[in-house]
Amino acid sequence: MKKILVTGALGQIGSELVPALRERYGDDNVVSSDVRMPARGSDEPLFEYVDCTNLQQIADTVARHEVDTIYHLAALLSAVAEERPRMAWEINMGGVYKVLEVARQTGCAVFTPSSIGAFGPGTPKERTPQTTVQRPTTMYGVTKVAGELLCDYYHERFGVDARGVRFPGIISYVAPPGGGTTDYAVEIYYEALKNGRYTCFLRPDSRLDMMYMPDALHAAIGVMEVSEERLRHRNAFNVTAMNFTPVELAAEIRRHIPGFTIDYQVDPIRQAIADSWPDSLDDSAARDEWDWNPEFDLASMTADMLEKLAPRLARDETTRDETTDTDG
Ligand code: AKB
Repeated sequence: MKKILVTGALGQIGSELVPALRERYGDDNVVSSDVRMPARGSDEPLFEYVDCTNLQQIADTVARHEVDTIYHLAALLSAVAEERPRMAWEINMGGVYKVLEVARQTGCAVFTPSSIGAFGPGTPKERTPQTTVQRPTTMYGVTKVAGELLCDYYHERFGVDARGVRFPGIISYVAPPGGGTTDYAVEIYYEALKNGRYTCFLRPDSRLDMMYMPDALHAAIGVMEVSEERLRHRNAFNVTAMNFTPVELAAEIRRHIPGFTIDYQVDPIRQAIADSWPDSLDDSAARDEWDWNPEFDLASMTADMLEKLAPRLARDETTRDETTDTDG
């Protein structure tokens, strides 16, 4: 039976990966951790404060709960990392290094998400191969490539079972992403439902790979469950489910909300990051080696996203009104 520690558990992926892991392996077998505390009133059953740059804290938590697998999600995303490159280096690099060190000492397996950000302007843009040029021009990308290499090194040198995928932009309705370049593809759904319009910070023709959260969860769990003998790459697998531009996404939303409008106010920093990333990944290695097969495309994701998000926003609105009434 697995005993899992998730770092960065209160972020966009962790907020949904923890419940998915608990459903699969049991509530008592998944410890969530973060440097923030869970919201007051949350029914979080097993939480630890863990700063992933503190090796002793990770090691103590692993020992206390007899952890054998670490999902290491704590990291700064691309746009924030460009604003705070030193902090990004410390958290993204320091975190992965310390988690791998604890894994070496304790025999844990490790999942680390890399990203399309691990590629750069010199990478082939279309059907970007699994193994290709990786010369990113962002601090986020530098930490992602270095993290991929460090995972490979810890496996080759010390036998740590370090696996991972290169995630594209991830779209979900539970927790918002914090400070990424692909965040527009989440914000747009919220704004479409709330206001019927959205001002996009990327150019209309910016094509990027994307994935709906249920597929991202399958990827994170699937790559860790496949038997070792099938893996030729093990780590940093390209995975994608779709690619689209803001214009195409807006057109799909308009099929559900006919009056929806989009305009553009380009943020030069995030645009430069997006321009340096691939348009579409070739994920055939993941498909061959561990049967990666995403379920959602742009049409089915948009239908599901709008259906699930609408009642959540309505609930938030009601709660806000009630709070205002009480305070008033
Ligand atoms: C970001 O935009 O920084 C992330 C990513 C693609 O890694 N969503």
